[in-house]
Amino acid sequence: MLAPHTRVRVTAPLVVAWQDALIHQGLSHQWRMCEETGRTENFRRVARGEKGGFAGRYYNDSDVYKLAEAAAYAHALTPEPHLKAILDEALGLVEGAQHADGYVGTFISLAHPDKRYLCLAAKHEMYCMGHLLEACCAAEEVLGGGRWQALGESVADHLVSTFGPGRRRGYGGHEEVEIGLARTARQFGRPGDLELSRWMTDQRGTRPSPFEDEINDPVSLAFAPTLPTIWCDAGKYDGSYAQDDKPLRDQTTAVGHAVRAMYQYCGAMDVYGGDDTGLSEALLRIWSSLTERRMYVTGGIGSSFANEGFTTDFDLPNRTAYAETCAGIGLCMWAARMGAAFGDGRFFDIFERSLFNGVLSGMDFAGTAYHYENPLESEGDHIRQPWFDCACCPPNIARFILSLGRYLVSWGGGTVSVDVPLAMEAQAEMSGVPVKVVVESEYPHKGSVVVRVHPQSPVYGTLRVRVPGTATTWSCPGHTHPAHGYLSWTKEWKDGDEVVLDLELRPEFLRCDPRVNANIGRVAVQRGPLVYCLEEKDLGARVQRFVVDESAGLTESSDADPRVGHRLHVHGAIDAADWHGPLYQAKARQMMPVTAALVPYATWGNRGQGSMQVWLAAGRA
Ligand code: FUB
Ligand code: ZN
Repeated sequence: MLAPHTRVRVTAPLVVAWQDALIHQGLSHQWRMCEETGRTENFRRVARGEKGGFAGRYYNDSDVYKLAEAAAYAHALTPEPHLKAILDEALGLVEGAQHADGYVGTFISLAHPDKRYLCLAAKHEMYCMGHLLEACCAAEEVLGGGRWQALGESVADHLVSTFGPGRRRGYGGHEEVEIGLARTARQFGRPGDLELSRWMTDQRGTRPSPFEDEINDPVSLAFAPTLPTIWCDAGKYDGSYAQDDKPLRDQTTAVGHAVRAMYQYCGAMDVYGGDDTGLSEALLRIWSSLTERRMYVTGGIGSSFANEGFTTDFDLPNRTAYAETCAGIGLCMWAARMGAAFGDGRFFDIFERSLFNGVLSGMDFAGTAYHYENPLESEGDHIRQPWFDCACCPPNIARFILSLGRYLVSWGGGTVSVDVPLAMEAQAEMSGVPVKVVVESEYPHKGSVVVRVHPQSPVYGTLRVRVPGTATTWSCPGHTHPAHGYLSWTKEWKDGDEVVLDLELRPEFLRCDPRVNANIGRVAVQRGPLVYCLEEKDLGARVQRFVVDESAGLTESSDADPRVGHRLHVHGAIDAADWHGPLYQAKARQMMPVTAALVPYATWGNRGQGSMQVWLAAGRA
């Protein structure tokens, strides 16, 4: 289970810098975007009883909900009036647009009041309400007062009374409501919500598929005429786009739309944890296949634009990588749940890979411009944008980064786990005794980690600290071998007791399985969990012309910006041959030696436009 947001404060400067950008600029900017694009006005129109006039895409409500959720986390960190104002306004908007039976959905209410739940596959009604449930949980946790809880409960009541055994057999075309229902179930003590979430998880992929029925129904099809294009294969219902091709327990690999897939796995973990053998086996199988064959070195997943998702094993093109920011966030969400359930540090290795690279690259330093796709190579034409018509990523990165503390430390029974050794303070519990846990570190930039505990009274239990798999080496007094990626100490803990761990974070060249065609003859550079890239700004030339000489090694220099931490320096050469005339010529190379600085991939594109590359051509200059 994830930690409650209000119990963990991340103090690591790298995280604080990104969070502050959102708190002081990003959230207001996003709220303004919601205003300017009609997202908030849609709610007001419903409240005024209007018909027609819906603005934007059918799932635009979800952006308002994700933003409210983000504002709640931000308010817990820095209770500034503009954050409370966003929350108050969002609450009023949603309450005003809610129907008497609990339903909320401005697209249907305004544009198609007669088509509620007519097309579950395509219209995202449950997806939006799932995000609303999450916003209600977050806001209630932070603000209290009961109004957000009442809103969440009325929406959940509506869903529970509409869907489920003996009621309508249906689930959302885009997973999310399963996560929302599991969250309201736990936070507000509503077992029925968990049952519905479980039922939806178990129903997906069984036959007959409710989505197939919709495709075969002329009325429903007329409402979403493009449905068959991506849900069918050679004219036959397939469903893999939304993980509806087979039950989760029978799945072997991540298929279809990447964000949907991640949210499916998260929902399943929220319901079952690691307690259902068949489900655990399936999720572990999918995990291996995804992380060993379908994931970028940056943690990006879903390489294809066509389905915003997965294609085939080892199909990981760099320049056209889709690697949606939301998909990377989804991978982090799933990884943390797997880590908590199975107690294995390897899940957090992937969490870190995705977080520190492909997720953080989704936002600029100011917090007001965003990447939707996160390619590993650019000609300088891929630029963060202030907003998108389909704006899922900006509020998703906001809610995720602002709630990062939930994912870094966990506790239960007599055990406290520091899963990601970022500097933080957590109000944890060990065997029912409140324990303040303080992590002092400069991770991921430096490797010295001190974990100090302050139990309210002496308590016997276990403290686990993960050794990141990307550390070159590590040392810890009295320990020679981590178990499942963790060092652990079981004893009676007293106020001020501490453990100390030293990680060596040496920069190194990485190679890729040669079945990934795009990376043959190339190397990437990593230091700890941070993957680096070369930017035109630092090379002074188009980066694709650079050839790195690995034998010259890597050196590092520190950088004052906590989001950068270190620059790395590589030697190599640029092919400086002047090129005129025919495309193909029998011409000698003119290799010009050069030392180039690399920066963390997450930070690319913050110093103007230019080419960028993660996988560098390797060879002798
Ligand atoms: O459909 C809702 C969200 O928008 C998805 O999660 C993203 O992939 C984008 O399609
Ligand atoms: Zn997105």
